[in-house]
Amino acid sequence: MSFHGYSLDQLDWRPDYARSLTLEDFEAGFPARVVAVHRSGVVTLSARGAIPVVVPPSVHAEASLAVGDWVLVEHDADRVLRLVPRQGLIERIAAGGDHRRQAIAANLDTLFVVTSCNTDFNASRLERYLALAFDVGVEPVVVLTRADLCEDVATYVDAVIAVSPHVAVVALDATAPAAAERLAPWMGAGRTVAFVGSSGVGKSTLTNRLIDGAQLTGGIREDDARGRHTTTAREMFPVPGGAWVIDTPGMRELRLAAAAPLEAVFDDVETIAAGCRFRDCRHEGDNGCAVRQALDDGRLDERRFTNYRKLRRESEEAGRSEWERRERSRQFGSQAKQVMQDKRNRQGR
Ligand SMILES: Nc1nc2c(ncn2[C@@H]2O[C@H](COP(=O)(O)OP(=O)(O)O)[C@@H](O)[C@H]2O)c(=O)[nH]1
Ligand SMILES: [Mg+2]
Repeated sequence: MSFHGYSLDQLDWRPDYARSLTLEDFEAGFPARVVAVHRSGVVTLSARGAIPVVVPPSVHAEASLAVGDWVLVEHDADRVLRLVPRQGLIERIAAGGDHRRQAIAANLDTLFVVTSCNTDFNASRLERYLALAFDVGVEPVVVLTRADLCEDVATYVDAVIAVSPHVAVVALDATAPAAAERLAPWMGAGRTVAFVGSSGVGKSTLTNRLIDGAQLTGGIREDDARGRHTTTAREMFPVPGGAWVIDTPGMRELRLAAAAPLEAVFDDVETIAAGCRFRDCRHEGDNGCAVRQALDDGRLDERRFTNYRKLRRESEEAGRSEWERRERSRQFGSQAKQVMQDKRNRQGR
């Protein structure tokens, strides 16, 4: 464990967070950042250094904590009082039909979407990740790894630009020492970044390059035999220049968890669709369909359009299931209140 304390600025604290905290909050506790979430517990970092904290069921019921979260920790008690409202959360929906969510990383400045210059590259998956980043208000940067093993890196760079012309792209060899320099523009002091992408694309290799052996919570860390960081638990690592990096495990089952605004990635599709004769055009052979026209004359890629529809369906479903979840908990709340009321009535109160 580290006894080295960090200031709020060093931990990427934003003035916005303070707005949700009252004077009483600051009397009861102090803000600390969740830097590790392990099976065995949660570790926060603050001016007091890295400390394992207790997360009471009341806090856990509200939200499962993610690396990068800010929490209010009770003075002299090492206990979480509450979660500070997040500004953007990367979560995944667990495989299976129950839409269970798992918080992956919170309060990021940059999301590095990692893919390799080989058959891992998949435009539809990229669109998904970019929509996710825009949805949580985080700047996405596409990192193309294995540039050292690829004859035609420019083709991959062009394919990224075709997916989203506004997104920064970096092609590199993740195993080379120079990789850290290539990512330096996003690694300013007190910034928080995370890597996402399939298994084996180089996320942990890049994390190791950036952190250069730095660590916070050595004892609990799950290292491989050679002491390198691997991604079993979730943890935030300090980068020598003052930034914070979060590695994530490969997330094949990553789905849009919220009703994502897709126009940030698919503005071309939505602009074309705005030209349809009918506002409720389903683009399925309806009269005056501008989308069908664009598909026919090759202005719009069939794959891209199919993926757009798929992501839109998914985000609608996610929005619906979120609404149902809230509705269930609201109904449960009023049922519980009714039961208590009945009980009081029976007791003549
Ligand atoms: N040559 C080369 N190998 C790479 C590159 N990126 C990753 N690798 C290798 O690919 C393997 C998987 O990388 P890893 O970082 O564990 O992938 P992760 O699953 O995304 O964390 C390792 O053996 C890396 O050395 C790259 O840019 N060039
Ligand atoms: Mg890894």
